[in-house]
Amino acid sequence: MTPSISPAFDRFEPTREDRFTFGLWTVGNPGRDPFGEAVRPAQSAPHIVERLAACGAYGVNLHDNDLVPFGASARERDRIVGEFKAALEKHHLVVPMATVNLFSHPIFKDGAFTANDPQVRAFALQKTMQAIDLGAELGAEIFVLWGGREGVEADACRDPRVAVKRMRSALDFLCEYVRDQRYRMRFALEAKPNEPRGDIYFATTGHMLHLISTLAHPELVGVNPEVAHETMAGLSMAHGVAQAMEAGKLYHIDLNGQKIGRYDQDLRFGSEDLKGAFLLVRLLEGTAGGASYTGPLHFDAHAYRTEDEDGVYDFAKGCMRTYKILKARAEGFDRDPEVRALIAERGDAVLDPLLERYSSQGARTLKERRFEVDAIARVGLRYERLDQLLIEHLMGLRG
Ligand code: GCO
Ligand code: MN
Ligand code: MN
Repeated sequence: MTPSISPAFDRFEPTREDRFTFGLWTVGNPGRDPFGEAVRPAQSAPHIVERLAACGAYGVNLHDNDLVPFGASARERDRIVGEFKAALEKHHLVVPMATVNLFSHPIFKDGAFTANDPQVRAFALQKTMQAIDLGAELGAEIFVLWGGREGVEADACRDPRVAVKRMRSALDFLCEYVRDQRYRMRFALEAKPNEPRGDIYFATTGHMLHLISTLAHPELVGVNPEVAHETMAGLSMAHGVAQAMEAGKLYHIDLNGQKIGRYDQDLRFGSEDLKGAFLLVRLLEGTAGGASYTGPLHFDAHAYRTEDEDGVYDFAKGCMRTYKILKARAEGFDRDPEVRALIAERGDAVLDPLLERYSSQGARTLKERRFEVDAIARVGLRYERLDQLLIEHLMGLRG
């Protein structure tokens, strides 16, 4: 008989210090999909807060309409927000991030900030300002913008360059609004290649990073990369995240699981592509060196349609535990003397002053340098061994 691990002594049990967050829409997802109805009853926002806190989460995020229904009166809004705040206080949960739903209502069928109808673009800005106010009231310092409907099927409907300009001017407008209100809030842009639109503008984190560099207030805008979205585009999540970190632009992150070439699955973190998840956690935690990510660790995922409410919280626990287990595995990997020797042997950290900084003299010296090209090319790099060590750490055989 295998003795079960006592939760009290299980170091992988999540705690508030781990900074794990979930969206109201993630654990609250009732399992509706394009082919079938909801499989679970709706949970109220205060109930979600209570259950997340019991699981060891740190915070909860929301779209405006996850909490306040579209078109609610001011009185209704204040009552709902008041009850939510009371639950947050009672269960010691925070709201690190807020966002806006610019995709559910039919008015957004042609997009929001990039829609052709100027009335739709104006309404989208109005709705976003109200969602920013709500986020600020709840203490959120990150505001995510995911342009789910900012895209096309009939591409001839607008010049895609016009879409870029419209998106830029909406972002510039919103940055000015946040400055004007003196909110302590920064934006995090989330890319996705497609779904629900045939093609969504700014398909990847890389596209977003460039757009940010063209804004009037780039210091207020970063990115929110999502595992599922980069994977759908066939890209390496870790590379996109690394580029964002290196640029000081990783303001938020959406962790989940995804098989390549599928619809947006939003699966439990680490349940697909475990190696990719390991490399991502290793990067975020800085176990190989370099700065680590210190923002909230948000799971934008939902439970399988097979689950009832308890299954949803098994799912939530699973996301958090897998993250912590991967963190421990990554630490073990980067502590392993054989791993360190293999990386050092390949000169990963060796600097050649000639390559560090351009000078005319340096360029002349480099042009005259003689290289033993065949000898250099003959060296085996032992990356097979390095990668196998990674796999063995991942499978718990070392460390
Ligand atoms: C999706 C997205 C959303 C966003 C959310 C926050 O594919 O549906 O990932 O879940 O993250 O709308 O803006
Ligand atoms: Mn998604
Ligand atoms: Mn997301």
